[in-house]
Amino acid sequence: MDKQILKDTIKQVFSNGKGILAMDESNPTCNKRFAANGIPETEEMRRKYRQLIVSTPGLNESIGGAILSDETIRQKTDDGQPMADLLTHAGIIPGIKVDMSTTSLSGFPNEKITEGLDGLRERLAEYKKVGARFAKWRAVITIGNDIPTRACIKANVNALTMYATLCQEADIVPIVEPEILMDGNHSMQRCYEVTEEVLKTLFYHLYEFKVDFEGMILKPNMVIAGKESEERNSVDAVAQATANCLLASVPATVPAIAFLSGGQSPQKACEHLNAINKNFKDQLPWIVAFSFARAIQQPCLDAWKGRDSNIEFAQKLLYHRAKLSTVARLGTYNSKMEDLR
Ligand code: 5MM
Repeated sequence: MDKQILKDTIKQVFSNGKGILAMDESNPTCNKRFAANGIPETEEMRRKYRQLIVSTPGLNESIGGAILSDETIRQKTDDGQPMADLLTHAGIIPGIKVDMSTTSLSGFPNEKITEGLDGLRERLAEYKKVGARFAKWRAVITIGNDIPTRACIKANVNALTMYATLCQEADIVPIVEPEILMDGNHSMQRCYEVTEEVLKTLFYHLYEFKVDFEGMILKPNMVIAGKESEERNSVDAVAQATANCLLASVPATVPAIAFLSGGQSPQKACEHLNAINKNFKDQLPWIVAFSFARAIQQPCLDAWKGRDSNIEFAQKLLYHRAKLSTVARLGTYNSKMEDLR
């Protein structure tokens, strides 16, 4: 492991207020989002959509790293350029999703375990050759009656840890993503408790397995009530709960936290990120940025609808959401900026 390489990659990804664009939807997830927009669920349409994203003019003003899927990193643009090269030439570091999605955790109803450790060392070497300098693994934790169980938390944290050690061995920065889902009617307090338990367990395991905290990025959820909860929390309350939870659980030597958006509206995700940075800027030891998928992409995808004639406007929307995410990272966002001029 070359610690300097890992540090340099992280520094470059988050330079000048930039953050990460997650565009690594697995084919089933991407197809689901295409179906909702009447877009044909084909490999060629996924290629066209990812080409639209990586060729968006000015994307590099706000995005320092983009997470690709296995399919996308092997695809080329119309003029034969690998997608990863196009990003690299624009100063956006390509990353790769290396988990192989979730499956049910045997013996634990309604809980999931993420797969993908088999052959990971070899896959990382291959991805490195085509330009990937960071990788991502997402664990999924569900809140419900009597879940998550300790067994589920431990199993997922173990997998995240083994993934992180293999990435660092290959000089690839691991983005460690333990996502506590917003699905359900749980309170913000319950989300706080589960997030704290998962993060504390995670960092204990990472420490045991000698993961270099300075050479990793944490991708957590914000602390927020479940989607079906009647509880309504102010933006400042979400920011407070999230900042408190992270301060209680994440070592100060971790250089950067990049939130997932988790199904929040793009505006809400920006408001929350902004409030965390604005209200707590003197207390947070880390860069607090974004690694949004839906909160950056959704308006763009909805506008594109699979038609060439919509590409220009869709790219404008993508550029705008990426820009607003950066402004929120700097704590200088306000809702008037939502108007697309
Ligand atoms: C882009 O979606 C990523 C891959 O998920 P699937 O394997 O389920 O398709 C996902 O890990 C994403 O990076 C995170 O969930 C963050 O996305 P959001 O939309 O929550 O910001």
